[in-house]
Amino acid sequence: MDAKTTRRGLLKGGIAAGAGLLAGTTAAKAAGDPAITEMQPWNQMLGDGVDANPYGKPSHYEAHVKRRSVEWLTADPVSSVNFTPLHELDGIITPNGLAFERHHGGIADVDPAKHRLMINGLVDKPLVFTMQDIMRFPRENRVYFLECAANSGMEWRGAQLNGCQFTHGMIHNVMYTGVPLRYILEEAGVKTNGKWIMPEGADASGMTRSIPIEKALDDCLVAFKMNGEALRPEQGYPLRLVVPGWEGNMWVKWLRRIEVGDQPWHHREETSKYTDLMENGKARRFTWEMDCKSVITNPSPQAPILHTKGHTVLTGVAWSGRGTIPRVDVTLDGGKNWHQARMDGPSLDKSMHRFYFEFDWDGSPLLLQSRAHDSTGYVQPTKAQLREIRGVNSIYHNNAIQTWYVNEKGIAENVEIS
Ligand SMILES: Nc1nc2c(c(=O)[nH]1)N[C@H]1C(S)=C(S)[C@@H](COP(=O)(O)O)O[C@H]1N2
Ligand SMILES: [Mo]
Repeated sequence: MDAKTTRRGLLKGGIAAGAGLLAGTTAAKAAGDPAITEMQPWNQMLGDGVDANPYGKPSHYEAHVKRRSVEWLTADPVSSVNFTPLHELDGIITPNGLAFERHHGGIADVDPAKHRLMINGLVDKPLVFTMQDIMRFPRENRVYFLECAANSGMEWRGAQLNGCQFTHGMIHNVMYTGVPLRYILEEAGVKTNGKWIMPEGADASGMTRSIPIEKALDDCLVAFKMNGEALRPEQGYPLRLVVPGWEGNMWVKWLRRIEVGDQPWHHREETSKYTDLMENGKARRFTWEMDCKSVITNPSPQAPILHTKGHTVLTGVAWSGRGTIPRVDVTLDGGKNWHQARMDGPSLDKSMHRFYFEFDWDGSPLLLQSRAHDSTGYVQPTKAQLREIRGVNSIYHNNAIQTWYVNEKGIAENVEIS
């Protein structure tokens, strides 16, 4: 039974029986509701004029919709992380002000007029570009997710953080405008022994990573806009590297230099960090691609079911660093029965996908899970399947199926079914 059939079934059932509204109250029943009978203040006086907010912001009723951090997670806010409120969002695009932040030396306050991008190393002509120079290359617009490899890392050994914002919120999905890195590298002329690039950040952490030249010449972008406007300072204003489908750490922000070399550099972020310790004590290295993953965002611990039994909308997001998401399955009973969810919205390569499952909740407890399939045929694993291969020592690249327990009152909490 897929969600479409279910919904059509519900609609038809309602019409046939002449009762059973999907949602809402009959006018007769609502009679006397002061929200209908009484004039509200906003109906009786003029509102603010144009320019009250020259740069607009959300309604003050939405003040709870914000990035949040977990205090005990890091020692200092300048090398820390906060999380995207996935349970408050819909569709596939993350608003700029809600895109999670991860930085290692605080937010660099870069003056674009004094910002330069240098290309050096194994190139025919070392080059330096101003922001004006970058703007003269042909540019492209593409939507990609960025996921930190540590996303869900706290959940390896068992259910821990109570909310998808915290378990899965180290991800954002925006439209970038930028120049294909290939154009810039071609301008400098990569020598035949140039096999790797090393992007470097202009922030206090001077972030560096080694990236194989094949990826650099394939789909990487040097981006200056997100969702149509300049990158936010938090996201690397005025310039960041976009490395589609690969772990967020490689997407160097405040990008100031790209060195071309003949081998990887083995810097901190690819040795002591962003490696995966296996059961035998050896670590996997250079695990760049982000595996196919999904999570139910509503209901979830921060987003309980607020109505009683009856028509209920379940929704969530899915993504894969290897392509698109043609299908997501959901279960209401901890994996005994699976139903195909309804995908809605754009299905773009290496971008977030949105799914829905509308069902008739009978008011009994639920064990909710989602399981994504990507366009390569890969299916998101259970926690037990993941641990079988990876052990329990890892932090990074946890793409296991997440479970939420929902009680009779609609309250949800993070639990584990292996
Ligand atoms: N220059 C620089 N680039 C950086 C970092 C940094 O600290 N400095 N952090 C990296 C990490 S670990 C991640 S997950 C992403 C986070 O990107 P965001 O802040 O846009 O979410 O940026 C990466 N690029
Ligand atoms: Mo990261």
